[in-house]
Amino acid sequence: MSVTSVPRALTIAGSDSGGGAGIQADLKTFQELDVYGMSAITAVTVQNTLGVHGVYPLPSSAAAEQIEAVGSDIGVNALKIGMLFSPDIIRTVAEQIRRYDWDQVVVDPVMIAKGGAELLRTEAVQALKSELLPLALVVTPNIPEAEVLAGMNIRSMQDRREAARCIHDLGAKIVVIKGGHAMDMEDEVIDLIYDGTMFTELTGKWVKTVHTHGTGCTFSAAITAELAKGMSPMEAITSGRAFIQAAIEDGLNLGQGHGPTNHFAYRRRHQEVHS
Ligand code: PXL
Repeated sequence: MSVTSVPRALTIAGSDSGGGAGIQADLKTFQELDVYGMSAITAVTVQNTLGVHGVYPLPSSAAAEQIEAVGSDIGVNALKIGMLFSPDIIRTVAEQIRRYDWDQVVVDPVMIAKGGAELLRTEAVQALKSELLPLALVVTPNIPEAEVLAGMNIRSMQDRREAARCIHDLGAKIVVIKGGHAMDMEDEVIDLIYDGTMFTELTGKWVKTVHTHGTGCTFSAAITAELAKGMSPMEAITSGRAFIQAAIEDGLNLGQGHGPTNHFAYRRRHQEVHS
């Protein structure tokens, strides 16, 4: 592969000093999947495995200028959106995506951290729905996020399908409702995918672990990397699912609280198979 054809992905998200979520998880995941990673940082969080100890949002102009810097020069094959925090940042990011006409956009609708820290202001939910979801090729809510976006409670698989339809109606082309927060889970996690026509269920083994910090970021980053390389959305989602499954199963056991997933795991397993 010539140097100029390397697939390139951009993450527009918050920084996690602990390295398990946010920009750090995204860039590690891009790298592991052979994709050149770039970032536009929207906020700096002070974090370790014990929780979020501070949130410092950047001015929306900082996000706009970072996106412009890479968009006008290096180019972007696919991008993902994580923590955006304020309505102002959401509007600015949406404006830049429209301006560059980027269509391989993965939106992870990050709202709150595991310990309850607010990563998206309540008043920003409306902007996320009206400005950003119409630009999304893939949106990856967990169940609590899907409840907020769809405006309904989710208890059953039937509820999940209804919520997926509502979120699709907001303009996202492919909706992936992740099953990791389901209440009725036994030993399987079911992710539900809806493309406006068909429902598909991806089933994975439930892993009993506290080290799940940054799972959503890592999953959506893996999907973005695969899209950047030219996979179809369904292929990218399936591959992203395998990446996060390996990352959760082979935990690193770091820190005293909710530790990160293992971003090396997927590549190392593949190397073992091929060596
Ligand atoms: O996983 C959601 C998330 C996204 N982005 C940042 C985070 C977190 C969770 O803590 O810190 C920066």
